[in-house]
Amino acid sequence: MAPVIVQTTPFNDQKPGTSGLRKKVAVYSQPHYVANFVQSIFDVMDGIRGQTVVVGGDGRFYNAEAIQIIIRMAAANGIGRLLVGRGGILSTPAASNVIRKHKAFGGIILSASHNPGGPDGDFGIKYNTGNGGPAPERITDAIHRRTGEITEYRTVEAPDLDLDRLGETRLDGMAVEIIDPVADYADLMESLFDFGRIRAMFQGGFRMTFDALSAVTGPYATEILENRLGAPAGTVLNGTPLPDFGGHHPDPNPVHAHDLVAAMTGPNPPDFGAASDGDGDRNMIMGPNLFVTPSDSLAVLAANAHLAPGYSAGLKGIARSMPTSRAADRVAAKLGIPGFETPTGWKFFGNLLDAGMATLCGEESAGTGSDHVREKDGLWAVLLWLNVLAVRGEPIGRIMTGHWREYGRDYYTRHDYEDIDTATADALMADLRAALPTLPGKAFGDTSVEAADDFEYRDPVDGSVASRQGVRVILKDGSRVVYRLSGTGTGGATLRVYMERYEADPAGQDRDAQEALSGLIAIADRIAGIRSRTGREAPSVIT
Ligand code: VG1
Ligand code: CO
Repeated sequence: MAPVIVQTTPFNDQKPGTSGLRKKVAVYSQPHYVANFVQSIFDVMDGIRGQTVVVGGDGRFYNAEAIQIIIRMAAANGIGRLLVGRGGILSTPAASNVIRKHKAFGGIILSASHNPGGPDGDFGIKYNTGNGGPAPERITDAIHRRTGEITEYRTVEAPDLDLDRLGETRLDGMAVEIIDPVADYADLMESLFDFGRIRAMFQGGFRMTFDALSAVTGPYATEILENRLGAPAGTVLNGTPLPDFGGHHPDPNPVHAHDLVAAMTGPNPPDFGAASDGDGDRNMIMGPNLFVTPSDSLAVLAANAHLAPGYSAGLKGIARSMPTSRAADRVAAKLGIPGFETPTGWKFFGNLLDAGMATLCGEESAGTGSDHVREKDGLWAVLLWLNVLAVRGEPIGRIMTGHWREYGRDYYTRHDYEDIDTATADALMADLRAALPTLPGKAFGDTSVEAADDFEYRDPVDGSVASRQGVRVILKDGSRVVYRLSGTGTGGATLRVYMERYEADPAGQDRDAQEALSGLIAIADRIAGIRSRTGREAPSVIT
């Protein structure tokens, strides 16, 4: 089987966004589209020849086709050993773990994560480096440059590989091993958390619901929660991964995880509820009639992580993305450890984790994780919560209230305006940026703007700089509004507006977040002219 060289021409739209290259399935299924991008990865990653590479995805529509293309190309490009999740499945955190555990050179993860799947939905490809984390911008930029120059790619002529049979085969000099996608990951979780204690809690009648949204976490959650921890069968809802996610929108938020919300707000709700997204790296946490904002979840987990065996030595530092609320900073201050503020996207946490500067990381978008892998990790967050609940023996509602009484509460909300006209969104952001120097001192009702800027991050490890990461407006009382455009969408633009206000007074800590933030929400609209410019009366999604 000699390698075949295929002539091709560049596509002009292969620029990775916040997390990989995400496009509609119709775009991805054009001839050569996957191949051009994958060859660009191989071309740019010097030293990948002869090495181990990991491939797997969230099982969405087009996963199976793309994997076969990548397997043939890997053989033709001289990859030494390819580790493939059985059935083409690997959750994002599980892929990160496999890369680390097997000391792979890197991995290719097939997913559009929280974006909808199916023939009319989205597909995506992301490259992760040997630390198990998403490639940093200097690499994604290089891959993008390469996609603009490519003239040929290499593949071999070979039939599709059977991905359902575990074990090793060879393809043109390359070893291909089909691995169990769940086992290594479940073992890692067992090494971090007190499974005995969590099992005893379930035996004592503790009830939970986990909604896998018919995406990749089903097999992981069933193995860990039901098989290893003894939660009753049926604890995992929508547990079979389906190519179209069974019509579910695989974004775990109160709007899309409606089965979970119904279970947690109906009569006799379980003690704990959780959901994950398409590729298993996000988590949504609920208690009976209670939604825990991801920002609060990060803060509570940081304050309690020492209760889990994997973190009993304490944390080295806590990192959060800029739009994430400052609740975690208060915990870091109290613990006397550093707190870091990074741009949106998990790739910015990699250096801090590798350098041992941070142990826990989190994003307001339902991403939480630690130095156990280099991706955010949905089930990990659920298990850390379970470990905390098992040790503290208190209902989750009381843990939340107790946290606010001790640290104060950061009321928080994110308003998303999805699928707005790109030109309108760009103009809104450009005008906001232009207005930055005039904002300080400007009055809004009985408050005024204290400071305003466009967030720029200088990586403390390698000194790289990421600018234009979101407009921040801070008011006199410390309240904050952040505006940025999404980098993961595939249709039009999505404007994200993040708002938060700190409440130190216990008497004011138990209000509804939308109501407690109504004044700030109105100011955010006045500063940017959201309603008048977009013509939208309300956000598409509120979290
Ligand atoms: C969104 C979130 C960001 C997250 C990213 C990938 O990006 O805001 O926090 O890291 O999705 O998550 P953006 O650019 O659309 O705001 V996942 O679970 O889709 O990989
Ligand atoms: Co995801």
